[in-house]
Amino acid sequence: MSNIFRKILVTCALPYANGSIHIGHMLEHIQADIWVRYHKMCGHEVWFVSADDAHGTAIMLKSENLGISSNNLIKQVKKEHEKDFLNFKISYDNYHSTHSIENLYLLRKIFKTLNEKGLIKEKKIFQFFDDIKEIFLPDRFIKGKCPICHAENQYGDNCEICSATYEPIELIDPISVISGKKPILKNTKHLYFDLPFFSDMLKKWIYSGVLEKSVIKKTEEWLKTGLQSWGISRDAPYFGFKIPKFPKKYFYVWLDAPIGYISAFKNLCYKNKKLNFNELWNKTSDYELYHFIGKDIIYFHTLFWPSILEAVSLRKPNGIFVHGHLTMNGLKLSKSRSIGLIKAENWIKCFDSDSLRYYYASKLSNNINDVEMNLEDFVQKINSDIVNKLVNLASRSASFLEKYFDKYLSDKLSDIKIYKYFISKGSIIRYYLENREFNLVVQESMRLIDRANQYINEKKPWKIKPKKGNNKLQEICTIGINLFRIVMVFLKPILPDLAIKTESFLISSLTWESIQNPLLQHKIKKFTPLYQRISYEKINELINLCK
Ligand code: NOT
Ligand code: ZN
Repeated sequence: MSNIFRKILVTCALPYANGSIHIGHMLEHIQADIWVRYHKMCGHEVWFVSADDAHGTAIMLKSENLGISSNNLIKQVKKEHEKDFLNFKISYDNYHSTHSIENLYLLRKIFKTLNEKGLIKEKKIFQFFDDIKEIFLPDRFIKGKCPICHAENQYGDNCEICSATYEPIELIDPISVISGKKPILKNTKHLYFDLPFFSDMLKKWIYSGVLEKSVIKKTEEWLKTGLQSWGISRDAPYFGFKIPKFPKKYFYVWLDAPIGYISAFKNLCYKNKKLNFNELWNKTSDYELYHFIGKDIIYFHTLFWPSILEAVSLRKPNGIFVHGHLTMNGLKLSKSRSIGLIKAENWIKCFDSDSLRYYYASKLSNNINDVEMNLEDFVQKINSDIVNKLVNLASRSASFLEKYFDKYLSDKLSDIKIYKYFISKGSIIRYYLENREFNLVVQESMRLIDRANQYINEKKPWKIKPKKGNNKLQEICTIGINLFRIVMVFLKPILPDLAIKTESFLISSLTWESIQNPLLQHKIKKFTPLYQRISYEKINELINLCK
C-alpha cells in the first residue's frame, strides 16, 4: 500500500431540514465516516463536511403547519441533526447550513457567472397550481397515475414502479398532495440552465474514473435520451434565496444544495485559518473531492453538478460514491413516505452506535445494491461477532494474565508465525477500506478472530498450570491479546467506541504502524467488559418508540 500523502475533502448529501435523521440517512453518514476515519488513520489530510439542506417548499409548509417561522424550524432541526451525528460518532469537521451567508454569496456569484456566459434562459411555461393553497406545486407535491405503466399514486417527477421519468403535467389524474384537490394549469415564467450545452463534456467525464459501472450505466441512459435545460427558479411563496432582478422568484433548492458543499468548506476555512478555499476549489487543485450520495440523487450529481462546476471553472469531484437504499423487510425507507422510519434518536435509546455501524459495514460494499436491515439478524450478528468472538478473545486472554502475571504480557512471542500471518492481512484490509468494501473488512476480520480463538482452543491455556519460570501460559495469552489488537486496528474506523475502550485497556494506541511490532513486556489494565451484549427485548422497545 503506497503511503503518498493525500489531501481529501469528503461530503455527504445534505439532509433536508424538514425532518429527523433516521437510520436510512445514517447508512450514508456511517459509510462516509468509516472511509474518512480510515484515511485519517493513514495520516492523510482529510476534511469531512456536510450541511442541512434548508430550503424548499417542504420546509416552508412544515413550518407553517407547526406555526413557527421557517427560520426557527431550520435552526431547531439543525441542532437535532448535529446531535444525531454526534451520537453515531460521525466525525464532521464542519456541519453547516445552506441557509447561510456563505451559501448566499456563492450562489449569487455562480449565478452571475452563468448569466454572463449566456447559460441562463427565460421561458414561459404552464405549471400545476393549487388554487386552494395558492401555490405552484413542486413535482413531489403532485401525485397521480404513471403515464407509462399506469401505476397509481406516483410522484410528479418519476415512477417508483417502472422508474420512468416524466413531467408532472404528463401524470394521469393528478392531485395536489397539499389540498387533495385537482390542480389547475397556470402560466408562469422561469429560468433555465443550459444543461445540453455540457453534453459533450459529460459524455467524456463520466468515463474518467469518477463513477462505478452501474452509475455510469444510469447516466449513459439519460445522456442517450438527450438532456433538457434545467429549471432553476421557483415561484413565491417559497423558502429560499431570492433571484436578483426577477421579482417573486426564488432559486430552486436543488441549485443551492450542491453549492452547500462548497459553502460548508468555505465556512470551515473561516473557522480554520490554515485552510485555503481556492486551493481546494480551483481547477488545478491537488485536493481530492468525493461525494457520498444515495442512488435517488445520481442525476443531480452526475449531470447538473459537474456542469455547473465546469461552467464556473471550479474543480470537479474525483469520485461520486453511490449507495443503495436501506430496506426493511424489503420495503424502501423513503424520505418522503413514512413506512417504518426509525429515527436515529430512537435507535440510540435502545442500542449503541458501534452496533449499527458494524451491522451496516457488514452489508456495505462499493455498489448501489440496497441494504436490508433485519432487527433479529442485527441482534444476533452483534452478539455473535462482537461479543462472542471479538471481545471474548480479549477477555479470555486477559483473565489468565490478570490472575497469574500481574497483567503483564510476556517478553517474547512464542509463535511469531501467527502474528506475522495476521499482520500480512493488513494490506488487503487497507485495500478493502480504500475501496469501500466494508463487508469484506468485516468478513476477513471475523475469519481472523475465529482463527485466533481456535489457536487459544488448541493451546488450552486453562489446562496449563502456571509455574514459576514456565511462561508458556503467559505467552499464549500474550498472543491472544496481540491478535486481538491487530484486528481492532482493522476495525477501528468501523468501531470507534470499542477502539477507544480497547486503547485504554491495552494502554496503547491502535495504529497501522504500532502493530508492526507486538506488545511485549507491557502491562495492560484490568479487563472490564469492553462491550455489552445486546438484547432481543430492545427490539420491541424500539418498535414501540417508533409508533
Ligand atoms: N437534501 C437532498 C436530499 O435528497 C440532498 C441534497 C444534496 C446536495 O436529501 N446536493 N447536491 N447536489
Ligand atoms: Zn410507471
